[in-house]
Amino acid sequence: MHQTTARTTQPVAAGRRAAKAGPKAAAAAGLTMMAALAGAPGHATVIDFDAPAIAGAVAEAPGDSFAGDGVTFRTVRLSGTVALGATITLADVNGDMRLYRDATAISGEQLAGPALGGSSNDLLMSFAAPLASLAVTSDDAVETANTIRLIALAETATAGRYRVVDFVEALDDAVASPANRLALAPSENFSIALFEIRTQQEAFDDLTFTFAGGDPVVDPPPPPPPPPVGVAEIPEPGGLALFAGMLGAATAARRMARAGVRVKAV
Ligand SMILES: [Ca+2]
Ligand SMILES: [Ca+2]
Ligand SMILES: [Ca+2]
Repeated sequence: MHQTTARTTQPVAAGRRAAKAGPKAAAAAGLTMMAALAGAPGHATVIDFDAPAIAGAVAEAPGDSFAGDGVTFRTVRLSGTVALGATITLADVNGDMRLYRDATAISGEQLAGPALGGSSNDLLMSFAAPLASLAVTSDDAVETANTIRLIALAETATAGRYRVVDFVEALDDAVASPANRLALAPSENFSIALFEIRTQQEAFDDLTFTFAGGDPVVDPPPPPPPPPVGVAEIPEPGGLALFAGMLGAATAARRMARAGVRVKAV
């Protein structure tokens, strides 16, 4: 559990850089990363949220602060029943996430969660390429047990509606592995996931994901173009040698005739 009264509007340094660069630059960076990573089957990425360092105990950060690692975040609110194959609704809250700096971190001193806080706000993760697996570790806070979930989603034809591909749930008071770890590896690849906090504010650390990858499609070489109409085909090398041999014999015969040498007929 994290207290939520210390909200600050100070963006982190990386957030300022991303905002200055603009969404097109962030999108271009994401696409570059997608191109680099999508073709690397089994490539695992771990985001420990320890950089950029925040000055205080908590800071809101733009959701594209980690776009260069292949994932963007948005704070949303879930409604509907989470069940395999069911459809849920995600209402957009804002385009931010939150970084914490305290002793509940799993690695280093920082960890992440949804922006805002104090209610059941959830963190949507959109990945630059389809995933084969995804895992997070919940914070090390000593608290009463509440359910948290990690949900793999697929978009539907209706904006804001998502199909539940797979999900795992745990209790947020767990402070040791494997009880504090939420991990997914469904048979269906997915590129959207949700960290659902059903009651109080919760954070997580060490976001780990593996791109599904796959061999790149390689087009076969195109067939050679046909010769232009009216242009004779160029003889094959074998034909050229035969033609050169015949030409050489005729030339030699002419030279011998000019020199008065009789050529005996055979
Ligand atoms: Ca960390
Ligand atoms: Ca926890
Ligand atoms: Ca709790």
